[in-house]
Amino acid sequence: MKFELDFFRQQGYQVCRGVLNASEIQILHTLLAQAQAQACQELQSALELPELSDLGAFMSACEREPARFEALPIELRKLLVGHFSLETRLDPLLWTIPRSAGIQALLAEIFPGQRVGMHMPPTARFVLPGHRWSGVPVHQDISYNRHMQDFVTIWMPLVPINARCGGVIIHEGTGALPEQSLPEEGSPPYPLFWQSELPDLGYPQIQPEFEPGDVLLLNPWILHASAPNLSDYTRLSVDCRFFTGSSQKHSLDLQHWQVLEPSPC
Ligand SMILES: O=C(O)CCC(=O)C(=O)O
Repeated sequence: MKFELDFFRQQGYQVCRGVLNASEIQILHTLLAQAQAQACQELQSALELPELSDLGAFMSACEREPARFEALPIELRKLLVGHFSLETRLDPLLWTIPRSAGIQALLAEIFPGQRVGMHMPPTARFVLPGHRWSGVPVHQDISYNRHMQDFVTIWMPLVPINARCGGVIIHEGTGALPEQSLPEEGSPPYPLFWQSELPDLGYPQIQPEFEPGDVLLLNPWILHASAPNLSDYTRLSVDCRFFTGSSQKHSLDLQHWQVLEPSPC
C-alpha cells in the first residue's frame, strides 16, 4: 500500500481511504461495541438513572451546577464525556491498529526511515446519539500533547461518518498556524471537561465523511473539533498519536512491541 501525502504536508490534514482491512475493523468494532454497552450500564447504575436516556438531563443539570460534575470520580467523568475506561484503552486488541499493514505503510510515508512510537494508551471514544458533551471544542492537538515533539494524530471511526453521525470538523487552512493561546479559564463557552475552546478565526469548516477503514491524519497545529452526533447510532472511534524522538509519557515501541516508560526530561 502506498500513500501520497503531499496534501497532508501542505494542509495539515488528509483523509486516507481503506487503510484498515475488514478483519481489523471487525476486531476493533467488537471490542468497542462491548465496552460501550458496559460503559452505559456503569453510568446508569453509578448515577442511579432509571433509563439511559436520562443521561442528557443529568448532564444539563451538571452544566447548570458544574460542581456536581466535578465532584464525580474521574473515571465516571471520562465516561460521561465519551472516553472509554483505561482498561479498554489498554486492551492489547487496540494494538491491531499499529500492527495493521495499512497503518504501517502510512507511518513509513509520514516518518520515512525514522523509528516511530505510539503514545500509550490510545484514546477511544463513544458518542451517544445527541450527547453533545462528548464533543471536544475547537483545539490544536499540540496543546493536549506537550510530551511529544514530532507527532501525527491518526483518527479512525468504526462506524460510518456522515452529515448526521459527525466525526471531526476541520478548520481548513489552519495547518501551519502557530500555537494559539487558550482563552482564560472560565471564559465562555466553559466546557465541562475539555480545555477552553479556541476562538473561531473564520476559516472554512469542513466535515469529511468516512467509512470504517478510512482514517484522518491531523498535524499538531490544525484547528479542529468534534462534530455532533445527530444520528440514531453511537459513534465509535479511536485516535492514536504516533511520534518520533522521545516522549515524556508512556509509549509503545513499534519495533519491539514493548510499552516504554516515559523518557527523562
Ligand atoms: O473524536 C473526536 O471527537 C475528536 C478527536 C480529536 O479532536 C483528536 O483526536 O484530536
